[in-house]
Amino acid sequence: MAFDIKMIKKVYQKYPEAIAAARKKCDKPLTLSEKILYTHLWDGYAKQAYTRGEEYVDFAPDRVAMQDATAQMALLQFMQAGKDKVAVPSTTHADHLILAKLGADKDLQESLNTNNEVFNFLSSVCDKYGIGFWKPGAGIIHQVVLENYAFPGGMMIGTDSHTVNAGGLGMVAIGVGGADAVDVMAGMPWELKFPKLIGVKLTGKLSGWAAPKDVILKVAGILTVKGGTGAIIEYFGEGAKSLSATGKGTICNMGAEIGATTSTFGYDESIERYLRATDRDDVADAANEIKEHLTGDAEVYANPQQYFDKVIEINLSELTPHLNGPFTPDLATPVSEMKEKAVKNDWPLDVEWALIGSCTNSSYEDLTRAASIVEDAVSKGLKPKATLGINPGSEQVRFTAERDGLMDSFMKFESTKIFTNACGPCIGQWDRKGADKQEKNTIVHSFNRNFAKRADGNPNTHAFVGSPEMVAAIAISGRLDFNPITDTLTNENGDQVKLAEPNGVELPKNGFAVEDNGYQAPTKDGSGIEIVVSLESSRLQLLTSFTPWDGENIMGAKLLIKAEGKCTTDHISMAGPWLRYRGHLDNISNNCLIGAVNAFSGETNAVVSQIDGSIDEVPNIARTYKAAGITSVVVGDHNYGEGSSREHAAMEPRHLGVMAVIVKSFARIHETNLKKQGMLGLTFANEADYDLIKEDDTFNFTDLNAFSDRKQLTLEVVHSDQTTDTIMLNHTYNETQIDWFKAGSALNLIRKQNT
Ligand code: MIC
Ligand code: SF4
Repeated sequence: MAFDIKMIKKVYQKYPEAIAAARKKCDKPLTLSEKILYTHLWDGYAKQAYTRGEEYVDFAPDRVAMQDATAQMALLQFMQAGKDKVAVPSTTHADHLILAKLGADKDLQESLNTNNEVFNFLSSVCDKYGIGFWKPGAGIIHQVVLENYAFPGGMMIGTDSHTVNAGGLGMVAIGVGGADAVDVMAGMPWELKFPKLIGVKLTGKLSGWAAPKDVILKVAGILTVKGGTGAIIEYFGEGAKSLSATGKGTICNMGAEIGATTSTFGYDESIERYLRATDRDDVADAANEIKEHLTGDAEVYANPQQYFDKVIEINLSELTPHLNGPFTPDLATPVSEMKEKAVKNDWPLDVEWALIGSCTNSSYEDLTRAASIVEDAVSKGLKPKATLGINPGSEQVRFTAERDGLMDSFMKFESTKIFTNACGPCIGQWDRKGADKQEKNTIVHSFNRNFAKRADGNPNTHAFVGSPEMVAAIAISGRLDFNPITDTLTNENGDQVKLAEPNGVELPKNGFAVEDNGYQAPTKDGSGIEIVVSLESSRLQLLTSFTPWDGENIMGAKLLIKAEGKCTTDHISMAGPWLRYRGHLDNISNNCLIGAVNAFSGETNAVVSQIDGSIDEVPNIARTYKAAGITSVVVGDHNYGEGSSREHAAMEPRHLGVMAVIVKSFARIHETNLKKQGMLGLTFANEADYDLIKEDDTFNFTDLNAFSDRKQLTLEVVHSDQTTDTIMLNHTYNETQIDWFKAGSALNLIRKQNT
């Protein structure tokens, strides 16, 4: 039985009427995305049709999910909101803080020892405020959500960019910063610019080595890391129906890598099968009753060009395996072209590690397909050249996989490491031997992100993203340019053998099983629970409010850093070892922008102080400006803040005295996070003005006192030779968001409204 069937039934009950109202206002057939959005309006049934990509709309999501690395900040903020309980069903998942080193049992125990304080904090805050807590080892947030909470036609938000994974079950599930989660948990509306719609028509059927992962690797190649910005990607067509629910999840998951607000699929038989297999007949039965509302209208899918802002068509029958990378998830290379491309680019061909896991690809089906490759290799006398590492997605997946012999299959390779059911190497929680030597090397993995330093902290590790079965094949060949479709391998007897095509099982024949799923339900009345955060703690720090704006124009600001090229949230607030400070704003601020490339020197974490000309680390310089009462600004390139939902990337600069971030373009979640934390997130009206910014400039925001909706801001840039450039800045703040800025943060405003 589902956790919250009552809530789900209530949502479904509204559906027919809510959709009828939306139809009337929109006066056209509806996509699935529109159906879900219009049934989740904060103000009830549709009173107007919204302009896509233009209007801000208030929504009422059905649930909230958080993971340990972001929940700390989200819950520290929620504790300030003055509420007794969360207003919608919410869960927290302990999955990011577990270091992969020796293997599951030892690593989990070690993580419990080192993160005890944080896990206890999360567990008791959850208990107090009525939030479900999934303990360390229970699994990766998005896999656990897919197995337990996601439901067709629902809307959820989560403090993790891969919340979008739940689109695999036909949800609109969106990644947000903690401050957004606080809004929803505090019973307030959640605001989003009504998204644009990209339709992806899938025809044909996958076969051979092509996997769901290759669909999204291909889409990423087409749309690039910013091509999905501000849009929901809706998949449809016969090909979509042929994919398993977890395969759909993989595709939606990596929509985060192309900046999409979310991705989704219409309710179909494979989703129904998955719901039933995961003990949710009740949800499947309820969904069947309103089936026609849980997918796009037939007219839409028949004439997609008329109803989507953009349409892409992919024939699954023609799709071949891809590897994307290095350093960016949109650099797509068909495996058949890798030989040539790798040599041309001087990518190391020998592969040392092949990692299967992450929220993207850690389902039962994924493990079966990879295990089939291993079994085939063993039967043909092949030994692996690279080490295979595996993080199962959840305890339910792991337990079932073990029962069904999949773990035994993997262990037939002596070097295989089975890590905890957690994020592990995907988020730099990987104690990789020798990584500190910073040697140039290649790894392949089934994760979603491959930014520099992400997995092992080594900037020279070239990470490539592929399907679990491709990763398994490369583990055996030890070569990046191995094409299992055409290439042979030499076995122990010196014979040339070819790997058989992967052979997977969509769902376990004997059903899923688990002994202890790791769930902790909150107590009914948590009012007596006291949350204590020690003043001495290096891991947790209660928050103090950011200072409200004084109403004056910001004058005399200095440049903290002008970042050049890719500046993802991993560059702004690195993960890996820094995850340990996710609940302590002052301590984690010591990683602020340390990965960003200084446009003037090409170096990282070295900027010139405009106070005394010294060169120091970015956080240190920021602290000296702050101490001297100087406001600082950050300048950046395109798609600034791409990647994670972590609001630390906004809170840290805010804490260190940065008031404005001026860039060529933003990634959606980061832009909102800046707004929520009371900062100015601005874009150059004329992109070329980026080039005007010099290291020793002084910045005057001369009309900030007239800050208003749809009106550009003026920036006076005074150069050291006293010449001045006056440039125009665009912004997307509406009046409410301007109030966040004025109040010092969105949270300050909530608090004010609650008292
Ligand atoms: C990630 O994959 O980068 C993370 C770690 O899951 C983040 C969240 C975080 O920074 O804690 C995400 O994707 O939002
Ligand atoms: Fe965890 Fe990696 Fe998924 Fe982020 S992308 S939630 S770190 S598994």
